[in-house]
Amino acid sequence: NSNTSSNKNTLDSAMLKVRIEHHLSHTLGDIIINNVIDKQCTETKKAYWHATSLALNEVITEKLNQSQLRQSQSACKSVNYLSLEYLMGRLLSNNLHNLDLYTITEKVLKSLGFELADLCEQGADLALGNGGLGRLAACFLDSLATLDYNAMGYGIHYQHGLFKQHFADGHQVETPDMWREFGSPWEICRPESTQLIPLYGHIEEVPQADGSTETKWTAGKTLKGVPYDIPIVGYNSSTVNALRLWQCRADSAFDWDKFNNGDYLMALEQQVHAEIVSKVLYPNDEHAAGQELRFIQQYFFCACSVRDIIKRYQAQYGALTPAQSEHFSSKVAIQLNDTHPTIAILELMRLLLDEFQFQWQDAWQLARKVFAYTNHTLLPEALEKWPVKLFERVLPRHLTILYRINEAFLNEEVNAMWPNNDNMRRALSIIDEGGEGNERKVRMAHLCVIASHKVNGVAQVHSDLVKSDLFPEFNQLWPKKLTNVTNGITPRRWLKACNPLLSALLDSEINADWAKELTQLSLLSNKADNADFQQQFMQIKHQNKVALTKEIKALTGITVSPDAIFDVQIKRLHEYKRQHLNLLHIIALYRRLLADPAMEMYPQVFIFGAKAAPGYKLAKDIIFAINKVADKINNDTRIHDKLKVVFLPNYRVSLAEKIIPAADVSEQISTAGKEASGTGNMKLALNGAVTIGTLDGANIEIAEEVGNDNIFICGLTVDEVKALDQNGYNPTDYYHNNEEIKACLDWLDSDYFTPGHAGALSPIKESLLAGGDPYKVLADFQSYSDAQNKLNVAYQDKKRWARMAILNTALMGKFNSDRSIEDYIANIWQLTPVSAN
Ligand code: 26V
Repeated sequence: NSNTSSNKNTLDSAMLKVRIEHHLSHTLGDIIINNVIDKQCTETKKAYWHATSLALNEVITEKLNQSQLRQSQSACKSVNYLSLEYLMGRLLSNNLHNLDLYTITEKVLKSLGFELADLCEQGADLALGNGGLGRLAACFLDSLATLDYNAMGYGIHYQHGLFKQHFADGHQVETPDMWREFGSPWEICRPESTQLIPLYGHIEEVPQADGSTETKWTAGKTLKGVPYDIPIVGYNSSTVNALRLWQCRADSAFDWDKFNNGDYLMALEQQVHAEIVSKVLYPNDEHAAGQELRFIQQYFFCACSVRDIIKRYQAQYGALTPAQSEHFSSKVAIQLNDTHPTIAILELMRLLLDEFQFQWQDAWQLARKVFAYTNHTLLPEALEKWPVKLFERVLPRHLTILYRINEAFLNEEVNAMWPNNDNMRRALSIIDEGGEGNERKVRMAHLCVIASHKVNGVAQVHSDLVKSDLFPEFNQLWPKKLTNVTNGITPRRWLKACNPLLSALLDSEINADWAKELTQLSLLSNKADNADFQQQFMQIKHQNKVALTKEIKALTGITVSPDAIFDVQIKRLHEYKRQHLNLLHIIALYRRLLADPAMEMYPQVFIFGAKAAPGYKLAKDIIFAINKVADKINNDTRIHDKLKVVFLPNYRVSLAEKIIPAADVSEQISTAGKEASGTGNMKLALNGAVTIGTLDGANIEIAEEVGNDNIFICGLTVDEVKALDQNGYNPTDYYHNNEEIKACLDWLDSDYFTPGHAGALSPIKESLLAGGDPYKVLADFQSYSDAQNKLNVAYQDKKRWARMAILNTALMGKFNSDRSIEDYIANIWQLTPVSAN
């Protein structure tokens, strides 16, 4: 399973040791005086982590340079992935694994008195994203480099990533993420690629010699974008690509006049204002932010990235003229990760028209060949709409271009299909006319669909719903434009690196590089009933559970038994993901156990990890409720540890890497039709957890792969949810007709879980009754509870459970993100790989 010879790295342990020690003493300052250092102290470990990263970086940057040279010599097409979010996690262990240098680095550090795994823990997570969308972008970059494609990720160099979370008396408290407080060894600043970005100001119509007029934009302000490149190391490949993150600074740092006049603070004002643009990641997941600052963030990012794409094209192929139009689109693809980078379309059009003297038709044709758009959600509140007034003030020239795109689209394409049909024009227009006191808004998704040659959803059922429910008219107009690319995850981070014990077992069983060829794991199916293999597989699961048990103790003080079922729900906190359905069932179990202490039940630990958007009141109430119910249950000796509830604080990529290898059960219980795909579902199943879930997103495809005997499906289907909505869903019926539901919800009103504070948990009950239970928690409760009972019984049959767990690992090959990338290549990007051999 080792690297093929051409990808082998020429770094032996002697040289590695020299380099680490060099960085310790020369670039980091001499912290080792006469070898008297405390190897247990955090500062020392941090220094060694830093030195190891810098030593590795020499290998990486060399490969990065070679890759760039090779890619430009081959004149291959490249994809530019535009995303406001990248949830990278830690980089050291992954880079070592991908370069096949993990083992020798481990040896070298051992000789220096350190555990590599321990040092890896010193690195900060790069948490430049919220959840699924950002983590998907990170997995895709890994796959693109692994498959030797020429790809550039573009993003924002946020000073503060996603907030850190801790609990105070059960409530979520947010603190700023300081991932770069002392610098980051991975990033390379590229001042030579700085961009100046105009905004605000006014436009005027300037008469031309030929009698026509041209629109001239005089900007009111200029921002400066400085790029930082983070190398993306492919696994066992010759490619290292870059993730280019833009930092915003003031055009001129300083107002000398003000400074000389003694107004020192005001002299710095410009700088402070500009730096705000890349200061912080917006922490809303599935809820569009309406602030001007977010809009400017999006524009700043798009303008820097599009200019950089053109600049790199010109550096390689010379001037960009209308005659080069075809050529440009044969060399450049731009993928929009949701609508957040939509302004890139307008910025490319503006540059072509105003700076490169393109005619409208040439510019528009080029844009339509270059752009493609991925939709990641159907939730109405997450669909971005920006006020026309805001556009007009910040980007007046872009707005005129947007109007022209809309005019041409409505008058030509819509009118050809539906002549003189005002309803269709209204439905498809990029502008939502508002009316009745509502302001006019720009529908970003419409602009994306109109300007892209392909639009994809992220799992089959989601893509079907994009066609039938979100954009049915667009689908009629362009039947081939809407398509599906089912998400995937990188098996490097999500199995090889995070689960070394299972990886070693797979290495010994599978005679192929399964971390690349994940479908090879299906060979394990033959051993699913083999007693010896079952024993080895479940022994590893047990060891991983022991490790998580220690982590749980360290983080929360709670003692859990590694022999219990580890039932895991880890994802952003949102009503549609239904952590409160899980909670309601836990309360029901607790109640059953109190009523009948001898009740037959295999001990089960419910483990949660989730951050709530800081402004999402009910999500925070649900976190509080889970914590309070956990307190009560974990300290109630009457139930003899049959039930435990753990909420791990500060859920993030690096914590996921510890939880996932130890999970027995994967909770994927979103309301059918609401979770576009999910990717945690894939990670957990790959590591041998059995899913309890609804027929939603990629769960459906997971069920197809593992078969119905190896998954616990529950709840309403998409069609049943629709039918319920059409016939009028009444949650109070379930409350009155199901004695257990009623008792559990009423319990929340008492002060049982919050002594002295009756009503503290009532908001949850209210949302499910008076609030109308928009996500059908009560409708799905009984079905979920029944599935949980079956699962608990199934676990007690050790052989049956081992078989299920093994088959889940064996049959996840489809969800390799390499497969997703090959789908994008074949259907959307049309790239060819370039490798050294
Ligand atoms: C995010 C944000 C973040 C900042 C403020 C504004 C805003 C508005 C909307 C969104 C939507 C994020 C959508 C998203 O994360 N979707 C998830 O994408 C995953 C990858 O495709 C998928 O697996 C999840 O099911 C889907 O929820």
